[in-house]
Amino acid sequence: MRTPLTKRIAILFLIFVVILVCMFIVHVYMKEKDVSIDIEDEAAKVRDADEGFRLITFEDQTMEGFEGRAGSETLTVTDEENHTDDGKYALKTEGRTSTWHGPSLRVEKYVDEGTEYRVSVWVKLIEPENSQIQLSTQIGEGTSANYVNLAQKTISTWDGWIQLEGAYRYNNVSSKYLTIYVESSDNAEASFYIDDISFESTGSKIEKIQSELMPVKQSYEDEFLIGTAISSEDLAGIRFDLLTTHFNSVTAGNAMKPGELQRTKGNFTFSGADNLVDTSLDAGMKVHGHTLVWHQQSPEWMNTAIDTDGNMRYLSREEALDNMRTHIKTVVEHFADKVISWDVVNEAMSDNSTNPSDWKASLRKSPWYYSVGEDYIEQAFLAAREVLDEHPDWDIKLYYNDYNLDNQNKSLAVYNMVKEINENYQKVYPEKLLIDGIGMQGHYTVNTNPANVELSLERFIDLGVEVSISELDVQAGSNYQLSERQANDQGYLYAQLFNIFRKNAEHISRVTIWGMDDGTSWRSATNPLLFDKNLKAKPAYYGVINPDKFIEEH
Ligand code: 9MR
Repeated sequence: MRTPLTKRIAILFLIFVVILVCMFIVHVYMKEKDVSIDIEDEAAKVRDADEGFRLITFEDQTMEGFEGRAGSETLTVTDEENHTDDGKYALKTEGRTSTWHGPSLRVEKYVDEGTEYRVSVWVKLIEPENSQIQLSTQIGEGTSANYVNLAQKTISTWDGWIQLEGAYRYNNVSSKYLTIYVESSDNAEASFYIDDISFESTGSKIEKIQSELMPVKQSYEDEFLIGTAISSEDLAGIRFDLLTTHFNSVTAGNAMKPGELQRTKGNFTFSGADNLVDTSLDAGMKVHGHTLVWHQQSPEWMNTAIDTDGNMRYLSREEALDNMRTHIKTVVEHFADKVISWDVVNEAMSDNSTNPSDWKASLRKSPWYYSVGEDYIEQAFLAAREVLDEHPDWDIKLYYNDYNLDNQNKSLAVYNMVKEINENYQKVYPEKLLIDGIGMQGHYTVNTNPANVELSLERFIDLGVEVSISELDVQAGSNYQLSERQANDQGYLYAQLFNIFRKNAEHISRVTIWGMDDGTSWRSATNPLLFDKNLKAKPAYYGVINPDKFIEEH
């Protein structure tokens, strides 16, 4: 039987209404879903801003903010290799020509001051067969920046993908320039892929330093200055609090080196160093100048040139001496008596002085040695002395600075060199010293024998020069780990060393510890300093402020 027409129309109408209602429900549901996706996106962005980011995978085939540190490296997103689950792409870096070259990412927009971040990157080496690869962070821009290694491994091409992972607490973000980057400290040309980079808050944040501690400088106020190495990172916030609480003198970790002050001939860049110096002076601290003549962090043009056929050659003695003298005169006059002393020459002695009585034969074969000759050290001191003689009102001491001087052969070679140079000078100026002081850097390990440090110290004092301990740190533990036992052993050596320094305080003008905390040290993997990465005093601090008590209790 057929349905009457009116009934059929009514059914169709009903179906139409049901469809409309369904469409409306779906529409409302989708709209709500959209909104919730938006809300989630917003929340993710907010979370990113506070807590870093989870992963960069290059799957969108862009470099996601990575760029070459030098700009001359070639960075390509490629599908030749991949580490991401279900992904296809990685970032390839090739065409490096210096150890510091590599892919770098700005991270300041993710950083909340005082918070610690865990950084991870996966790396696959392309060539050579083996290379050291490291993950680092740069804090600040320009000559007074700080560079800290967060993780390092020596890897092979057949290792496949390797993870580098470390952590850093950004206690001063005022520079607005923070990067993470991958480099190779032992191979200027190594090429590699990176993938799956993450940068996440560990949830640990600090807002102040321990205020109840005895300032280190106070423990030695009647004996010698207590210094530390600084970068621009140390000039604000809680790092500045730590600096001004415990130290009364500073050395620029990098900012006053030749490569920073005169990277290209005749173009002096003083602003970064000036800022360090002026801020330190305003805070009542003394400044030591480091360094005028060195074989590292020194621009190649100072003592070498490239021939027309593309070969490197050493400059003539006259050309190189002229560069050296101009640099010394300009820099010493620029800082004038804002500094109390200068490392005029740094690290001129080789590590293996088999015959220390022949100090000339023991010299490091550096570009200055080859271009000027074996009297380049004397020439550098003469140039600096000449500037000081023109300014008799300045009281600035001229230092020779070196490491491993607890090694008796090396210290004897340095002793013989300083003795001969000063004796030569006294033939003309009987009452005067050309070299006023010797800086014993003191990059030690827990196994350093303090008796050797004392022997060398006494030997230098016998020369009639003043001595400074100029770059003290004591490596302990490894891989950013330090057991209680190792921390106490380290404290014990610091205590023994400071007892020796105290005993000889009459001849020591300054003891400078090379950095404040393990987190920012050039040797952060081996925990060498007085404060840990949370700026908390370690046993090393207690060993320093009261050596006798520490030794008695341990
Ligand atoms: O502390 C400095 C570090 O940031 C640099 O990367 C390094 C590069 O050479 O130089 C460090 O300081 C050195 C100092 O100038 C001379 N003696 C050895 C120090 C540690 O390498």
